[in-house]
Amino acid sequence: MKPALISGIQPTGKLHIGNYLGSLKNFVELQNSEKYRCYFFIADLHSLTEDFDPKEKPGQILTVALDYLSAGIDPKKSIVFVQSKIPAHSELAIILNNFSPTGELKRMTQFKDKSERQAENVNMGLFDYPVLMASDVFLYDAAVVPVGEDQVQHLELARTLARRFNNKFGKTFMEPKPFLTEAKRIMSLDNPEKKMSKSSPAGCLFLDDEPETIREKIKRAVTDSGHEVKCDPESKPAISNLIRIYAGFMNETTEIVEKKFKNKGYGDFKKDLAETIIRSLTPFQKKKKELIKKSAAVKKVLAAGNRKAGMVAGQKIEEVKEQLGLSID
Ligand code: AQP
Repeated sequence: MKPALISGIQPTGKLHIGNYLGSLKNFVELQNSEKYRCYFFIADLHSLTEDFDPKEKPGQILTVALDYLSAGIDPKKSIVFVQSKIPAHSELAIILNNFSPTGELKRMTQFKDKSERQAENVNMGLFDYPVLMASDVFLYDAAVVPVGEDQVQHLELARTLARRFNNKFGKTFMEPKPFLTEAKRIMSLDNPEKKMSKSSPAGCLFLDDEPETIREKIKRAVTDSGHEVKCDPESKPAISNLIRIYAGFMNETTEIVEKKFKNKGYGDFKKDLAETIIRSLTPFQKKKKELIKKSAAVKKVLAAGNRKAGMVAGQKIEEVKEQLGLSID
């Protein structure tokens, strides 16, 4: 049997090119490689860790589904589902909490960053995020998890947790490995020291942005002093970020991009970058406009995916309970 692969995206707002280059584009390539049994889910339980409006949530969930399908996730090849529809995710997280030292969770960078960002709402869900994420992965015996760099620390914690659990109760969980793209960390367009993040929309370039908006945002994106199109994250973090974006969309290395713009300045490079992004996103945007009109069909895809994922996860949670002595006839 092919190894399983799983990943998810939170329905917290419009997806940006960081989500795309760091994960979604990779999801499609991995799916099409036909090397894996692929599961892609909408991480709606994870999305409750920050303030939200329940009225907006259904639209946000549907938007991630549309984004998946528009980017090329094919329900004939991959199982697409909604996390909250599979009770085993929450059940396993509650179980795994007992084997997750709070000291390890306190060290998580995302917890520390988000605790600062939402100081008035530092909740248990935020603290426990990595345990729920480990559950998401363990339920499907996933060997590979395509994610951006920000999630690598959580996967390391999941591997430790799997080892600890297996040593104590017998082999139950796989130790998942992250799968990173070259564009594993796209930075904000207005601050190259900060990750591009849905919750800081000012520095985002969204997948739905119109060509004129893309041109404008790239034109306004901060650059470094000098004029050379050179990838040097230490001394030229802003232009390095733009080079990585260009390389990501063109499937080229940053060295090739540097060569291409060797005798050109930032202005020429930015113009070409904007047109490259527009061209690359056109098929996605076109497909999304078509799919928006077919939301009933998209919901059917999710319902079918929920059924399939539910069966796999349901079996696994029973196996876990048995290992723990929680099953009596
Ligand atoms: N800037 C980024 N560069 C590369 N990859 C990124 N990812 C997120 N931002 C970047 C990857 O996208 C996937 C989905 O992310 P998510 O929605 O689950 O949550 P996130 O990592 O918290 O993304 P955001 O945009 O920063 O959302 P908010 O602001 O809601 O927290 C993940 O694989 C992630 O690594």
